[in-house]
Amino acid sequence: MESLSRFSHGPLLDTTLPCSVLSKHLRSTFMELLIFSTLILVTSMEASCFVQKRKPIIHLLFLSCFILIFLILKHMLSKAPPVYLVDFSCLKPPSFCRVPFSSFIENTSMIESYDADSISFMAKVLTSSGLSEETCLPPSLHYIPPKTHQQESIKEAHMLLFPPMEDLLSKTRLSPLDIDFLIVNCSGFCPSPSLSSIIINKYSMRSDIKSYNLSGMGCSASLIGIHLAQTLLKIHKNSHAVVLSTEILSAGWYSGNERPKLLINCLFRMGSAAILLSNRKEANKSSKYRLFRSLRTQRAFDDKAYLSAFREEDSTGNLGVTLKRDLLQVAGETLRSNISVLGSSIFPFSKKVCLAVSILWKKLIDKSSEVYVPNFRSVIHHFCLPTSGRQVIREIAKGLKLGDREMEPALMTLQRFGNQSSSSLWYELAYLEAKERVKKGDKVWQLGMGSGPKCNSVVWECIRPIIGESKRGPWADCIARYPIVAVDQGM
Ligand SMILES: *[C@@H]1O[C@H](CO)[C@@H](O)[C@H](O)[C@H]1NC(C)=O
Ligand SMILES: *[C@@H]1O[C@H](CO)[C@@H](O)[C@H](O)[C@H]1NC(C)=O
Ligand SMILES: *[C@@H]1O[C@H](CO)[C@@H](O)[C@H](O)[C@H]1NC(C)=O
Ligand SMILES: *[C@@H]1O[C@H](CO)[C@@H](O)[C@H](O)[C@H]1NC(C)=O
Ligand SMILES: *[C@@H]1O[C@H](CO)[C@@H](O)[C@H](O)[C@H]1NC(C)=O
Ligand SMILES: CC(=O)N[C@H]1CO[C@H](CO)[C@@H](O)[C@@H]1O
Repeated sequence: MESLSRFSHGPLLDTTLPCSVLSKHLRSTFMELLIFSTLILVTSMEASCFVQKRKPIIHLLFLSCFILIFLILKHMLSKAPPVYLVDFSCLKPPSFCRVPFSSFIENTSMIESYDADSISFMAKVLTSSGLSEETCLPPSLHYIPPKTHQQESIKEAHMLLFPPMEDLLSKTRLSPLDIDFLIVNCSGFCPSPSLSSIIINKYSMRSDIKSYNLSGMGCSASLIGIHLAQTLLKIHKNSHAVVLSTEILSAGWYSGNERPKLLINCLFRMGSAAILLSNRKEANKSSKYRLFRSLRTQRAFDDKAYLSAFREEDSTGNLGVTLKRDLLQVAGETLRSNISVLGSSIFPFSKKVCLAVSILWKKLIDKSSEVYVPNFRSVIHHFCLPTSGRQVIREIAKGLKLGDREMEPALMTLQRFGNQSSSSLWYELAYLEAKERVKKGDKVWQLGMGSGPKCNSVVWECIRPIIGESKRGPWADCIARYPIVAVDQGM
């Protein structure tokens, strides 16, 4: 476990980042500046010509210049129609699926495939992980030994995907026939017919619905789904897209004795979320959020990173996901480099200029100088961090210079629901809403990190007051108890 807390964090901004990547994001800012200054120049020259009473042909020349620049400017500043997050629903796992520690340990010690060392290892991970005794595992994993057949996994998929989907449809008064795109996100389970076909079959959706099933993409998947939906909505006007995000745990259960693979059994818990995105005009009245920015980055080109979380057979042929010691260091590197890119795209103009100047300064003049780090808290009001363990959340928050309040949604989600893979970030957003912290105009940053490794960010801007969420949603019966300050011990 100590390996998990060795999360390296250096300077927040990775200045070794290829200049091209950063400059791409800063270039548009400078283009805007350039065009504005040309515009001012042309206007003032025209004014001076007017004062000096030059020939009309010169006026005409200036006027056409003026119109041309105005058109370029208008074209550059016109953006694609906004994408709205109308609403989302998270599954409230049924209480009969609860996993008290004692029962988990007792049941696993009755499974023949585990030796005594593995049992005590799992017991240790469980008690130090930051999970409470209220987290849930699907029914198939309550059997001794757990049932991990295809049939069970499909039953689990029904149990996970239908309730949030139904809740979403009733909340938004949407008919299944109105959905134009369906994206189902689940990393570990890939049945045929696909999960998206299961949904289409259940709700008898349209024959021309475009469906996508993403799999094997790890914990940051639901943000990949959002990004895919955003790309689709850019092209197709007047459409609704639904993203379903979950993890089927019975497909990922490990029954061997290799420790790096046993972690998965202890940390991952039930959860699923359904999200409705839209670019219809009327959506701007009813929606909760507008998509402000999304950013995806990858490190799979790097061998060490690529191998840091890997699904493979162990020496005795049991399939499981190995979480390597490098995982956290890799996550740190991925995060840092990508945050400088995100930073360069979300900060206001003045901060961007400071950032660019300080990076250039470091590159060209004084190599030892510190890079100016804008404070994320000045532009983003709420943070949904990855729920990968108590210590990791702390380290990520430290790297981003965030405080206890910013870590709270991640810590409390981990405590109440466990690591739910890609859907965790939606439980965190639901937590913020249940606490009525998100106000109109606030920006929320969802940061997903997962195997691959990938680091995906989505920034939402709240566009209407959100009230009454404490009475529905996954936190309905327990929000008053939170935040709980847990006794701190290890990860
Ligand atoms: C342990 O096994 C019993 C009997 O099968 C079952 O009722 C219970 O839900 C199991 N608990 C866990 C946490 O798996
Ligand atoms: C689906 O889920 C997997 C794993 O949870 C994730 O890696 C993938 O990115 C997700 N895809 C989408 C579209 O959300
Ligand atoms: C919704 O869009 C209309 C037309 O584009 C605009 O006038 C209105 O202000 C928008 N409403 C909100 C709440 O953004
Ligand atoms: C994200 O981080 C990786 C690792 O440093 C980097 O190579 C990649 O270019 C970054 N992504 C973007 C969009 O800059
Ligand atoms: C779940 O745990 C794994 C392993 O610690 C981690 O890589 C992943 O980011 C976590 N998932 C989420 C959604 O935080
Ligand atoms: C609707 C859809 O995209 N289905 C695909 C999901 O993935 C499976 C295999 O992974 C494909 O066979 C399906 O066509």
